[in-house]
Amino acid sequence: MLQVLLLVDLDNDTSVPVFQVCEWHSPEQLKKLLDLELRDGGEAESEILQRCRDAIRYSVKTSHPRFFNQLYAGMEPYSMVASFIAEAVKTNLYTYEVAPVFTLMEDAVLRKMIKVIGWEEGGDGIFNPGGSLSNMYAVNLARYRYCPDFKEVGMFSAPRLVILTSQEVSVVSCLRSEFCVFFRGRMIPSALEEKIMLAKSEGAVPFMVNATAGTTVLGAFDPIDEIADICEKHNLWLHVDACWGGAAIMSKKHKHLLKGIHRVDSVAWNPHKMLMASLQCSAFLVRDKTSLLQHCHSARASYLFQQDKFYDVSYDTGDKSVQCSRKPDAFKFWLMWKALGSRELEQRVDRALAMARYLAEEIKKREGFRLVLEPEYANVCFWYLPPSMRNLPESPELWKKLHTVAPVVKQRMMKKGSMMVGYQPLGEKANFFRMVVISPQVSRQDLDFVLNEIHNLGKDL
Ligand code: ABU
Repeated sequence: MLQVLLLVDLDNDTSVPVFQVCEWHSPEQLKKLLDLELRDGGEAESEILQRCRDAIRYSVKTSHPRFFNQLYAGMEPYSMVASFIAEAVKTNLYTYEVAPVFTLMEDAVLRKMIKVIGWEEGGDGIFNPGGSLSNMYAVNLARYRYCPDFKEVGMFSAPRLVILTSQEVSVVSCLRSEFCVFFRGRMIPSALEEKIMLAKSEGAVPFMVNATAGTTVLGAFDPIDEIADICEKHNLWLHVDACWGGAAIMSKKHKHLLKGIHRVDSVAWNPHKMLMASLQCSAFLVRDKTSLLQHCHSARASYLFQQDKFYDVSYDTGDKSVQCSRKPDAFKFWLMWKALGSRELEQRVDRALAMARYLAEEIKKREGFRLVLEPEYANVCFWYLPPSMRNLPESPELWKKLHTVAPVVKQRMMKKGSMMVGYQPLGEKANFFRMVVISPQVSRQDLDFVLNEIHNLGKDL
């Protein structure tokens, strides 16, 4: 729906080609184009309308079928309608008295997600602004379980606490590289156990393992079942960052990627990624049934959470959160799930992964393209070698040259506005492209276009 709106808007403005993903300007140029200064007097409505047109015009069209830059893309119309409604009714999800509808909807969505994860006994959860926050909640709860008087006595009474994770985590980085254990982007369970023993031998206290289901760059899945065995043995909290890969659980064909997730203590899952809910829509889910979330974060603000209210105050969910103000993001997922049903969500996941597989096979067929590794999920990572580099022997010099290719191709695609594809280095690996296939609006032709366009933009390098 928004896509149509955007295209119509641009269509009326003949200076902008209809199908550009972005209209690139440097920050200095854009500041001038937008006239950002706020003045004493207000502007006329016609000028304000132009401001709105400009805001759309110069924004990146992330719902364009050739936007592949991030772990979100495309437009889910029902979710967008929910966003509009949530903004229009303008409420705050801390108490039932100001957000009765959204409080119940959040509860319903969380229950359904918990059921899908397979926590038979139920659990708890909260929507919050982004996966990093969800991961922080997990750390808080794991630490609180280990040390329930943490809020009173503070950190100084605690031993040296250790969290173990793989090096390919999203934005949470390893504090000490020797506690990072991974292979092909996946955690190696035997190495994990060695590191737990290492930490203990140094007098530190491992209390939590963070596994990842769908790493940001490679889309790798840690072996949750095997990691759960180790966590049970050592009594460690197991959190899974499934912000990106959690959607695979909706698919009978692909849920094996998350095998064992019903055994973990907590999960971060962002429906705004693969499932295309409007930004932001990010859930933290916990298997605990003892109100750990509430006990850990409660500040008992007496002006919000009066215990002598006339209704059941267990519906005042805001005291579980580190935030005060909180948007009713669950509604954006609830409405689309209601409209589409679980079956359609499943089909979307299956389709996205089938398209990613198509792209990987195309890459293998084409001269000058090389996969970084076989994709496990919807991330397709590859290098493009321009003709001038194709016959060079594999050497550090070649990799050094190759490292410069993706940034130039990226600059050219953005200045042309033809598409957006991300690139990054990874450890010692030279810059490579990362295609992320999500939206059902993406066709095989769009994927062919990407490969042709990369060649066209980079063949002279
Ligand atoms: N939360 C990490 C998302 C980064 C990306 O969209 O690539």
